[in-house]
Amino acid sequence: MTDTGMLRFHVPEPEVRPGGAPDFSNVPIPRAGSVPRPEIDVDPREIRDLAFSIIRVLNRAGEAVGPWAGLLSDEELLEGLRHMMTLRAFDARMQMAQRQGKTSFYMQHLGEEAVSCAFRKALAPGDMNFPTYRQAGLLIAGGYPMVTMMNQIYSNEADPLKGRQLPIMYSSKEHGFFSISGNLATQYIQAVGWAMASAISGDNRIAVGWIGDGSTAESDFHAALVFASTYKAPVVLNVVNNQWAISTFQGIARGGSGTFAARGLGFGIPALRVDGNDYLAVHAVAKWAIERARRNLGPTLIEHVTYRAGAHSTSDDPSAYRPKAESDAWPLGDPVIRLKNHLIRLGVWSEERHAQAEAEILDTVIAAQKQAEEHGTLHSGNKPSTRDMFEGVYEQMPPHLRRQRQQAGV
Ligand SMILES: Cc1ncc(C[n+]2csc(CCOP(=O)(O)OP(=O)(O)O)c2C)c(N)n1
Ligand SMILES: [Mg+2]
Repeated sequence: MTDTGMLRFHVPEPEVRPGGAPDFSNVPIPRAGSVPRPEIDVDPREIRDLAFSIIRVLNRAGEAVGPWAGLLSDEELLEGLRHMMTLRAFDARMQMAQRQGKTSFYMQHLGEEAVSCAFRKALAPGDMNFPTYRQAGLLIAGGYPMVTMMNQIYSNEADPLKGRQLPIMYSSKEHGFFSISGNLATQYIQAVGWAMASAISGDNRIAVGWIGDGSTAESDFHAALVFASTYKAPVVLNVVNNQWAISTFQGIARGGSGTFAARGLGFGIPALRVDGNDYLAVHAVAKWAIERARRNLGPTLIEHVTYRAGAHSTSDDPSAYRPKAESDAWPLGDPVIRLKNHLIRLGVWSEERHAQAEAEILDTVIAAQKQAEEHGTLHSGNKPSTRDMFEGVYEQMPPHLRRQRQQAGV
């Protein structure tokens, strides 16, 4: 029968609100190793189902199984574990530093460490990321100095960005980390443009775009897919689906498409979903997509299925909008523990060595923090000069800025 009642529209609701029992029964989790690995030059039409599955390598027993396994040596896996543990320790210290008033703001990666750490190891020198604020693993795994990151967080006299960016909005051309934009999604279309420019100039460096689930609702996301697909730009487009966009659950931005990866299908872009808490799976899928881009086979959309275990930022309290125990109920587990268990299973790691590494890493992070604090924190030490605020954007300063600088007396 036709509904002839009053018109209405639909507002999606999360399965559960604070006080309720966490429920992820609507998230189907395929067995590790069960999703095939297509040839690099596969016709996107043949792999449409990969936009609705989840590529996984590590099983519950900590074994690496299936066609996406076997790319990394024990040494590389141990290094990967160290990177994720370093990022976690770095986050914990900087979170505390914010509570101590040493910086105004911080954003953690808790639960999402595998995504950026593993992806970074699949890139080549010179490739350029267009990240958001939750991919510091790209820097940590790329060997960028923690002290420099902390100087930026503290906006101190050694901050390479001279206090002009919000804390954690790093920038490093040398490390393939484009300046982070606080205006979400603008970086996605920039990544496609950079990739096209790289091709125009006959280069072999590819670009990588990063975006959160919530930010895919921005029109820049869709414009980026139009340009990437039409021009088959050498770019990898990542969507980090950590289930939340501050207090908004992922169902709002996803709408009726079933998955975020499925957004790529209408554009003819190959789209894969990967277990974002599985270091080996993220790395294997990243390699696949990066090779496609490098071989002029065009863009790939990757949805990293993960969970933001911490607060959105130091200005957020998740207990206001989701059950406290939701992160414990997340079916894909913790990326650090899963890789640790795999390495123990391989016989190259142990609980004792893990505890020892944790202590060593904490010492290294604290040493870096001491060094950074010698250059000052938010409320101590020397600051970058006010004059710096006017520099670094225009080659020739426009008259209105010159006037403002004079008014500021610097
Ligand atoms: C254009 C724009 N709109 C809104 C905001 C405010 N804002 C900052 S983070 C955020 C949530 C983004 O969620 P998501 O994209 O899922 O990334 P996540 O924080 O989960 O990593 C919002 C709405 C912004 N910075 N820019
Ligand atoms: Mg999100």
